[in-house]
Amino acid sequence: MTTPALLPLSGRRIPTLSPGASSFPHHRATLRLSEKFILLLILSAFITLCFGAFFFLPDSSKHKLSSQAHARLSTGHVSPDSMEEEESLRDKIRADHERALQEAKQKLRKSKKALLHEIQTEKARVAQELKKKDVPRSLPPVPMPKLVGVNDGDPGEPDVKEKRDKIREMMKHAWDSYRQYGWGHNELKPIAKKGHSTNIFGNSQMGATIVDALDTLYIMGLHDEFKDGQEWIEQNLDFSVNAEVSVFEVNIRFIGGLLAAYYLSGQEVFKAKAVQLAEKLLPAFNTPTGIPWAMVNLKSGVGRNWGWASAGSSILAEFGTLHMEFVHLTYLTGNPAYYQKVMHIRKLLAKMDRPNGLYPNYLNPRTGRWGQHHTSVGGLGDSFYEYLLKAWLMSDRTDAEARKTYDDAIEAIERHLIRKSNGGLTFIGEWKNGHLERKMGHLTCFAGGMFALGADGSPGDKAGHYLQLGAEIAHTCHESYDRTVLKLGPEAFKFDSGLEAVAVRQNEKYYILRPEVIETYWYMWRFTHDPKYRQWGWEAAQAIDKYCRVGGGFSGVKDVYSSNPTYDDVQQSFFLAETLKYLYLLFSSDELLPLESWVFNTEAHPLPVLRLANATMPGSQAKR
Ligand code: DMJ
Repeated sequence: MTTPALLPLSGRRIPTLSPGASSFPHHRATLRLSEKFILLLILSAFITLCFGAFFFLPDSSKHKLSSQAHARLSTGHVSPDSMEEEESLRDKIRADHERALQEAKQKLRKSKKALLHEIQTEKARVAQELKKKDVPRSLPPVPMPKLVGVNDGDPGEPDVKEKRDKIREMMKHAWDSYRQYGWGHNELKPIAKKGHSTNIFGNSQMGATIVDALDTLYIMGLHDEFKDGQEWIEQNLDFSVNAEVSVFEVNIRFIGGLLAAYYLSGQEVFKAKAVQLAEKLLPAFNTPTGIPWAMVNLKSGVGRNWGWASAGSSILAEFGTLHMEFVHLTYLTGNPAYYQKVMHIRKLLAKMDRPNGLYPNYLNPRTGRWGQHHTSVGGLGDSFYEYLLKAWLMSDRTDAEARKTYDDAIEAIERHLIRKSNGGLTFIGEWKNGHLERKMGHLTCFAGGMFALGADGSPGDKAGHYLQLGAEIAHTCHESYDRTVLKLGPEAFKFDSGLEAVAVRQNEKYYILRPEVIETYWYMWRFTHDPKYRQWGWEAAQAIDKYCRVGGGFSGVKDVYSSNPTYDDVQQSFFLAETLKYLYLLFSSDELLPLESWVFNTEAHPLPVLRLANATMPGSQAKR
């Protein structure tokens, strides 16, 4: 076999050896071996070259040629212009190439140690970034607070049981209708029989009714329905949506609803979803003062305030109604951020001057100054006061600062806002720049329950006084129902010019399935066991069933003074979360969710008292 002449890369000729050219066989064999070795070397150099060429050739995808240039190159019709364009592209490719080569060379010049250090630092940085974005997937285990009173709550007496069964049937009708016509939408249009939503949920479709209704279903023993809701949440509830939502509403309905469902059922998914959502709300606190925006875009994290709010202000009842849920979030996750956010709000408010000791409804999150000096225990103010009291109750009565703030606020409210009408009805008016408007909202009626709930623990000898005040408010609100044709209460009612507990303006005559009056009946029932509260609750339940029930669920009505009312065609999610829950509890025994162990958030979602002696929250001084 002859060995072909080979042209080495250098151009120097390698002598060809023919068989028998050497008389020294051993030498010949040696030569053959080295020849093979050289051949192998050359071959491997060639392969390396091919590989190198493959990897170092410019990646054309990184260098965008215009589609025109591509077309011209492929057709071969190349004009001088396009030649110039191509040449400049080639120059760019060469330059890029050169730069990449230089960078690589520089890197290679560094010592192994320096390179390793660089890699480690970069790895740590990326890990840190991911950690910041990451929502805790498995949350730290915390002892579940001892849950008292999660039971059937059988009231015993058959006639009470019958009423309770009726409320359960109403819940089933509301839920089944939503299930059939509005599933996955935020709310339901029970007449049009389709989904519904309002601006508080942005343009999201997050099944607000499902989340809001879960704990009511659980308490009523509607377990198949609860499971159905849970499945929807597991599979569909996603908060990475480009929707601008109300921080307050999402907190009280979604976070509150999910946390209550978690505590009652023990299903981890609810806790995980609550935490995911809370993470999405946190950017709302990125304001110069730490007072959160009213709205936040769940995707971008951009926040802003309602256009109608005085001087770009945030609303007292909105930023002041986060405490309960946020404290529970910190408790469950060990993440102090939630607790710190709400404590920061509290501290900031404590430092501010209060006109006549009252908290105005508006506070500017940029300047930290009050907006208009309007104070209300109804819309825009209500649940701020409620959460001061409930913060204290939820802390097993250890959060003395919250209790003191509540007591001071209520004292100022009593002095400036609470009056008796000529007819002897106690009402809570609205304070507007030093003037008392003698008008009370349906929303304000929750305060009867709040006064009763706060009676025990009030300073001095005033427990009896506050229980009495609660009873008077309950009576006034009942009057506002009783003085209508439908026996359902209007949105707002006056105590002026001979008018008592009746709405005057047409746009205040509606009833939208709100819970506040029934809520107060329930608290009063728990504290007094006066049968009139069950009686009043039953009147309201019957009126709702008679006038608000339609084929596709329950609807609000536009005029409670008309025997022929028109519907607003909305089944509000709070009807299932609150109105029906309070009614059900009113006809249950006190053993079901006792108030010593549970605190209801402002959307009626029960959260357990955290018996953590001495404020032992992560983020506070002491440790959990
Ligand atoms: C509910 O969403 C809450 O109770 C809130 O605090 C104000 N009122 C509505 C229902 O009326």
